[in-house]
Amino acid sequence: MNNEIKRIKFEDLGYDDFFELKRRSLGLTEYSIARIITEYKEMYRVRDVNNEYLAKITGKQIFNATRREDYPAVGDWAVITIVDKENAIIHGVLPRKTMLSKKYSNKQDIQVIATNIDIAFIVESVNRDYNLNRFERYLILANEGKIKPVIVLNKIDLISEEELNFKIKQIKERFDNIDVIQASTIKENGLNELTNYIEKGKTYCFIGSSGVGKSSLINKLLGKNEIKTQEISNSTNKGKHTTTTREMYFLENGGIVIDNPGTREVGIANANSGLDNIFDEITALSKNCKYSDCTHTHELGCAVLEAIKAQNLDKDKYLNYLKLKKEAEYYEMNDVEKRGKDRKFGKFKKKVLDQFKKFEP
Ligand SMILES: Nc1nc2c(ncn2[C@@H]2O[C@H](COP(=O)(O)OP(=O)(O)OP(=O)(O)O)[C@@H](O)[C@H]2O)c(=O)[nH]1
Ligand SMILES: [Mg+2]
Ligand SMILES: [Zn+2]
Repeated sequence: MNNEIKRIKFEDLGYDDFFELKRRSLGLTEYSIARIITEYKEMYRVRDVNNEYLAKITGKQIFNATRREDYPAVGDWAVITIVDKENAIIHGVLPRKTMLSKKYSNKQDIQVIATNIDIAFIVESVNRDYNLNRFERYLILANEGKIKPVIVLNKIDLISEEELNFKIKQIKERFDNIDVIQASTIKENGLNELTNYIEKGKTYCFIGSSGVGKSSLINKLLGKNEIKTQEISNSTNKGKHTTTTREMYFLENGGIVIDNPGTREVGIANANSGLDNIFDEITALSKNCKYSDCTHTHELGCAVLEAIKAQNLDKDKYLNYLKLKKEAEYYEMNDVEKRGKDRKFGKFKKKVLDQFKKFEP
């Protein structure tokens, strides 16, 4: 046969000591392992050093999956039995290094976006639907998942330099310690910068709304149009999702990237750690509040409210903080608590807004 097979190693798929130690300590060395590269309805595509297999979960999993998040997700290292050249059975997944997940507002379950990710590229396009508050939501998700976030501001070919500079300044003011890549797949801006983040054997995830150019960016990294992207004529059609499955791609330079369908809704799954990290300015201020359980909405001696009054804290950032905090608390409640809270939330919002009227010049 003339077909030369490129030899790959498990390391090339992102495997390392972390997973090997887990595998050994769980006594799973007699099983094969493979990485989950695509997720279909109740089916997966997995890859090992020799092949790709279509894989199903067995009824009897090694680890009992009870919650949605316990099930295999793209990025996981699956413990498998190979059936034949094309099929495998998944018995379970090895413990995860990192997990990117979100909540739906109307469901209890969290949805796993991808696992074992090193960097999440948060893509937003500069033209329509641009929204700083949305960045904040994604940044919190990344933080909760212990994943480094990098902002990719795409389609910069569509705005003037002045407008771009203004947007960059806004982002820098709001998120002072997050890297921002200015990109255009049309003018090929930012692609080298993007490539500079990508290392062999590390895994990257592209997230953001539909139509912002996630698949287009990955195609550029692949150096060919492997992934279907939205037709130009459709690019104003907001409802259309071009990418419908999460899928992993392997770059020439050894990097591993995951493309995602556009996110409709970015619910915050966990109240505290992620929020406090992204709103570190507010967290720091709150240490000086008079009351340790200060809600920063009406209390006397609240350092956060004082900072806003003195114009040392951005009011939009503060309002988004309150909104996300409420949202996160809401997710953590059970249904009975929620019903009561729904009634109270209207009142709460009014109270906060009334409070603000006092600050208006
Ligand atoms: N002007 C301009 N258009 C771009 C750029 N990048 C992508 N596009 C266009 O934007 C549209 C959407 O791109 P996609 O890559 O399909 O977007 P996506 O984020 O993968 O969308 P979903 O798969 O639906 O989540 C396509 O028509 C692309 O050609 C860019 O830098 N500039
Ligand atoms: Mg896409
Ligand atoms: Zn306070």
